[in-house]
Amino acid sequence: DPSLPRFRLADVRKHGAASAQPWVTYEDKVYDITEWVGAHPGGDVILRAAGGSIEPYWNIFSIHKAPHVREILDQYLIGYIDAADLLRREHEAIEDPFVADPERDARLVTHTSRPRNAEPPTDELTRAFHTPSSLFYVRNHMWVPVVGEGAEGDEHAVTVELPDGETRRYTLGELKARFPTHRITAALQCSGNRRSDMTRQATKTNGLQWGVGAISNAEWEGVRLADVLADAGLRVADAQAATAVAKPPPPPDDDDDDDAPPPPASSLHVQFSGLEAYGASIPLETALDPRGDVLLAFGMNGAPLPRDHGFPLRAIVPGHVAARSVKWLSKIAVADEESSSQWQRRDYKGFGPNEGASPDWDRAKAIQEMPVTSAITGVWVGRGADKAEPPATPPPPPAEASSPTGTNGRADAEPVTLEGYAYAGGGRAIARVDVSLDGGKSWDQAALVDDCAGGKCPGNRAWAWTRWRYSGQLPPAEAITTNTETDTNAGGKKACTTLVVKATDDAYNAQPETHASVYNVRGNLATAWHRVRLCRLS
Ligand code: MTE
Ligand code: MO
Repeated sequence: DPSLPRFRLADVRKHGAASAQPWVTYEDKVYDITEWVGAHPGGDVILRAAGGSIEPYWNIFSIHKAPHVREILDQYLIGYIDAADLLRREHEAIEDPFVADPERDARLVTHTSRPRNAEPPTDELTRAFHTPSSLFYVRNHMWVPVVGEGAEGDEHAVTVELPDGETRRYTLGELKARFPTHRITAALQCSGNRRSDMTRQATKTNGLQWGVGAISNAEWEGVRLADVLADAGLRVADAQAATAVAKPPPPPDDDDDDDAPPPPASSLHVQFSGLEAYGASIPLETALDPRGDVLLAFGMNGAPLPRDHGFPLRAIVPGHVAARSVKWLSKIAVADEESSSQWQRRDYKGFGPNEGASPDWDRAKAIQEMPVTSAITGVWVGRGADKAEPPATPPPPPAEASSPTGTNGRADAEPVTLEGYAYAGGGRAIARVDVSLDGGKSWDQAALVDDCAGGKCPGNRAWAWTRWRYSGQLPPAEAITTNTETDTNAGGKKACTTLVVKATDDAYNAQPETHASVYNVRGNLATAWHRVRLCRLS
């Protein structure tokens, strides 16, 4: 519309985040986003762009690069950038939203640095039962919000909103003072863990190509979400409706049948919002499960939460996909629908292998409890491999299935030691870990490491991962001739075999054999048998 006014960038800058009428630019257009701020799914994080261009943010959060988002923005068009400024603005830089991100441990394997996504190196992943906080995998969708350091964290407040719209605000200091503290040991796992396996063994998946390390295990300390909701005044009727799943409906001629029936259990949700606009939800039923151990956590491995992991306050929903354990928690709302965030509705779902590149997001259920999975994190070959302790210098990470390991020595009847983790969601314990050294033709069982012996793992259910260890003999070379390949580099022959692990939980859930059978375009829940190709010179 050429009749619309032209604005100088100096004018646009006056409409920054503090202004009553925030503006943004996109390409050569100027928009007044005052009306949009309240309706923006990511909350007022959009104000970061106010007074300047929204483009750099959309480059980071590429979900916006969709026609329907442009249509929303176009409703707010008020004019164009003055030609005198159009060229100059190409060089305009935004304040780097990641500038205040914390320093990270150099050993972490980084997939993206802005935002930061990183996993522990495979050979360190299961070295300790409690993953050191500095090595715990990091999954950030945006920058790390800045909250006052140390004790200032206690001034951080979280708002609790009930279905009737009532709100109650708690500072972290109040939460610590007023509610009993609970500790649990729980693994967190991203639904994208092992996605690169699915990509390799099935076909292309969209998302971060995690190895086996988008999972870590820690001790968490916090207050129970259920206690806080009760204190905030959540009505008992809501709570009953949420927990009385199996209760049969009252007989039709019941006396009080003119009372409105309580909402079904599945109809109420606890929506969590983080300071940087991330959000997700869990069913209220999950939050109120007296054995569910859902925490508002402020401690990790005996220290305050590190900034990357949600300082000063995060949700911990053990046994559930880590996407629900919202970091930098600022708001908790009990409502009659799931969080409207893209992470609840357009991400973290699973699909059938038939659904291809454009699955039906609305129809699929959000991932909550996690299925069973396992992985090999270390392989030692040769004499000494069966010693109780792994050698000081472990072989290269086995995630690269083709990387040769222990190429010294003869190929027949060599000792091999494997170690790794197994994990089942929903608090289900690991019942058994099966190992095959010949690609799944024959099986043996791994020893489960008794890390939780003597009550060392606080929590009502089995929320932690289970480390396992297995020592055996590699199949003699003759047995694996079908897998023998010519190694052109070494000029000799390589005897190769495929090491396999699969776990079974105490409900007898087991891992699928192939990724193809659970393929989905997002590469979520890549829980097929974990296979590591092992080659030796013969
Ligand atoms: N919470 C906020 N506020 N922002 C995020 O980006 N990422 C989620 C979840 N909570 C996220 C968040 C996802 S997808 C995962 S896997 C876990 O945090 C990762 O937690 P970690 O970084 O402590 O390992
Ligand atoms: Mo995740």
